[in-house]
Amino acid sequence: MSAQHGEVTPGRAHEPERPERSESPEPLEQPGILHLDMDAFFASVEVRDAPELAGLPVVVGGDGRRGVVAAASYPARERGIRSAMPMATARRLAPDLVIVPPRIGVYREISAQVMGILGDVVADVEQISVDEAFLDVRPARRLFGPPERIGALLRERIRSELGLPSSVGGSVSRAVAKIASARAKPDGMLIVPAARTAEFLAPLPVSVISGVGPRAVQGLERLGVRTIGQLRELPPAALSRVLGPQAPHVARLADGTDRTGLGRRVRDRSLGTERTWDEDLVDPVDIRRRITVMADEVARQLRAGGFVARTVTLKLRGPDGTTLTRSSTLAQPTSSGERLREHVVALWERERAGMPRVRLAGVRASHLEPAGTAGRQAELVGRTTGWTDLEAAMDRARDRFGSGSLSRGSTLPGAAPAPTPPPPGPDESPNALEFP
Ligand code: DCP
Ligand code: MG
Repeated sequence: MSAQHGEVTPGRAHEPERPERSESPEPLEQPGILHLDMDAFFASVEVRDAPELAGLPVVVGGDGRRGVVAAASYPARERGIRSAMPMATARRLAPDLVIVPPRIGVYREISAQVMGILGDVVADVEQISVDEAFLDVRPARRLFGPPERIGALLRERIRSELGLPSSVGGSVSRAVAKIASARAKPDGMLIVPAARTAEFLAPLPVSVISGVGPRAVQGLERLGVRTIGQLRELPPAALSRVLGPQAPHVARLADGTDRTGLGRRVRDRSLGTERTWDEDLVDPVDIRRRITVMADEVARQLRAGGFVARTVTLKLRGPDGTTLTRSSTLAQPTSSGERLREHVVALWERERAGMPRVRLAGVRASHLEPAGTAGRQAELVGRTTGWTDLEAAMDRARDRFGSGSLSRGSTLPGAAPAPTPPPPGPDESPNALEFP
């Protein structure tokens, strides 16, 4: 393992060398994997819905004789209360404990909302439990900026739209991103620079590595190994004896050379945007203009992520909550705003009589594929020849000069503002932990 120390890939010629990082395989590589996990999820939802509970030791779970703690607020954790602990023990630790019965349906709904926010920003989301997901943020960088900004944007949207705290970890590796999010909790963010991965892990106990269970921890302890830094010094044969087939992966992890990304259970890719208005929209010209803006925005996200979409969906909700979703399958997958717009406007024309007042509208592109040669050629033979090239050029100009610099005719001043998050602000992330 430590033999790999000497394998140095120098930085590209035009980028400054950072000699103190020279032990890294790729000194300038950006972390591409984020892990987002809600803080004290069930308990935070209950505190959100009963603000007088803020700051109190709150647990969600059954309070019968055999009840257990499902979730514990951070004030409860300060008293030593943990998930899966018998409720009787929790009561002993905190006589003023507030016990709230679970509302599973509510948590499930909020979970879907969280995943919806993640899916709006990042195409590749791998949900791994009710309150956590891995994200491959590499394709989203062009549109939203570096991983710190994407993480901050997601945390901010979850905070402002759902009123809940979450934490984010980032790394070049899925496993390290998850370790980092746990270190960032509660309500924080920790992005580990690629070149400092081994350094970040070194002082941590081996038990933080998922897959290193209690038996492996004992086995390692017998060899005098408690931290990941110590594990790194073990000869590979000794590590294999304790960890079996897991050993090579754990060794790469400890070395900072693991690059495992999202699993194969990547959700059916889709991305989209939606917006709710305080007052009903009734003017057909106005409605058409707003969904056009959304179609353009979705197309831009597609292009930024390097995708084309086969299906576009329009969602409309009236003032009484009636919701209507209509999809259109495209003859050829596209990332052209013009094409998406034609389809969503056609869908709206068909449905507008039944939905004269609009409170919420959304446009979503799904059945995404990488924008490969096939998609491009199809685009070139279609009657919208040139649109994607023109639109890609507009994307580049927007990136250089700001999002207000270019608009299509139908969205010039006086039209609706773009229903998207504001462009990333200065390079800052509130609550971000500094590493070290
Ligand atoms: N959960 C449960 N029983 C457990 C563990 C968890 O019912 N033994 C539920 C309640 C949690 C939710 O799953 O709120 C998410 O689990 P996490 O492990 O992510 O824990 P929390 O979100 O509660 O806390 P943390 O801030 O550590 O993520
Ligand atoms: Mg959680």
